[in-house]
Amino acid sequence: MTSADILNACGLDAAALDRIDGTLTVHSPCDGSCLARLREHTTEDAQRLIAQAHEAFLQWRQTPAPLRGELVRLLGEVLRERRTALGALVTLEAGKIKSEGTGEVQEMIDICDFATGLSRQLHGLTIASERPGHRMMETWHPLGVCGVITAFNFPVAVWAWNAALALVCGDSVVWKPSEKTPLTALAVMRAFDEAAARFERSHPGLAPQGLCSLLLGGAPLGEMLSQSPQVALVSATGSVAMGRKVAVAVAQRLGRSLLELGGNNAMVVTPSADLELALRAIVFSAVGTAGQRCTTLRRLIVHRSVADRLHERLAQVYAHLAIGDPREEGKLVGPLIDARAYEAMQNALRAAREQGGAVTGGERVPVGAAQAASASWYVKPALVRMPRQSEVMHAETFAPILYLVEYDGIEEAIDLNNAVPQGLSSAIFSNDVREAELFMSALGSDCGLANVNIGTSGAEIGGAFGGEKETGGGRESGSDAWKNYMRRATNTINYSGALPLAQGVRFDI
Ligand code: UN1
Repeated sequence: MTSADILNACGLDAAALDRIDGTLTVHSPCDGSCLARLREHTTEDAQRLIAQAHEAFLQWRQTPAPLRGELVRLLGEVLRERRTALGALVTLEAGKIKSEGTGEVQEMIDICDFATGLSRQLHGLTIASERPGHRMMETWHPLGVCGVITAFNFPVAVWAWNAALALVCGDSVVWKPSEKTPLTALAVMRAFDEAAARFERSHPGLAPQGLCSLLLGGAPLGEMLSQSPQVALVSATGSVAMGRKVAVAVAQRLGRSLLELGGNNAMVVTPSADLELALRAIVFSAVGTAGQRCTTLRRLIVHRSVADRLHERLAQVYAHLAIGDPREEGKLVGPLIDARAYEAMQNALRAAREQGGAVTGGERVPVGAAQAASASWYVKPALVRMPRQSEVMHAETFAPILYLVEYDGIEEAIDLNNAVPQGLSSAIFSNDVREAELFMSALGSDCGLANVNIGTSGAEIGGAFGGEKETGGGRESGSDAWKNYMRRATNTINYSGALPLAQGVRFDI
């Protein structure tokens, strides 16, 4: 399939995406080819779309939640029909291998299913009142406009985590995707428009115009979302630097933010670990998506007694990784997103060497004919044996670099796991129940995700997803993350004929 075929299969008109006056140029990381030149939204456009989303919210909140769930069910239906095409577009625009491209669309479908069920379960509590003839309860109400800022590495799934929940919760959604991946965002909007058209046929007039909209362009649009008092919640996924700006701007107006920022994830490999199982988990977590997931495994904390053996096995596997064009079958490692990502990787490797690290890999790999090879950024994943967990290991470099350090005691391993500023994902490989339980306990990993005998990446949608410290503290996706998208009212109802006051206060008039 050509790029134009993929775009057309996603409901986009390839020819119309190449505008002479377009200032947002989209390149495929697979071969550097230009996919489109798009018109960017202005801040005036953003203002108009936010106002329209607010109007849409005022209407949408009146639609009963299970009917809102029906719209999301239809979105899941359309996504099922376009799974292969949309997956191929994720591959083309973000450089993920095919299976990860369709896997990301599957993640969207899964959250739509989850949200559809949730639309009948937006439960509040009933609470015992201290006063006779009184009842207390909690009611969850729609919140408002939800601004969603997403990164290039999960160009479609992260919108879906937010939008599917926001929609069933009665909110409208304004999405600012990464400037690097606007085409997948446009394709997702087409899928949403199709779902809305089907919904309109069965439920005329219930889904308002402007319920979901898109802002294409750079940081000023994200700033608009953060600063606008009409945006009740800003859910932002990306770098710590970006999240800090969003957090400050939203806090300034006392709005709500949900942050899912950097990870610097570690795995502890203990003496009792099943090393062959660990090996598979390590390789998928460290080199999958070319190391460009927020959940990517970056630090391996290995017990001294097994470190040499594991390092040797890893080096063997790393030597034979299938690196190449992700559009081809059988590839495991696709390209980095751009030249800046490559430079950041080289800088980190230089720093690692200066700090005493022994580096293997990290070199650029030419893929395709000369022109494509010079315009794309494929690398050999790097394996770095470090004498200790030094400075370079405290930063997240969005590239396939796996640092390995040794430990002697389990407490030391946990301290190393927790010693970085980020707190997203973590894992332990152990067949010793005491070590595994300690790792998951209050004295263990300080991350939002703490896994046993699986890797750090590839979380399912059913759990709450997010992390602590510089990761931002937000939780998205499953469990009770939906509560972020609603406001809670506590209701106290008096069904007696008297007016007793709480805390025994007397106030006789
Ligand atoms: C991200 O990289 O921003 O757990 C999200 C995972 C995916 C989500 C990653 N389900 O790796």
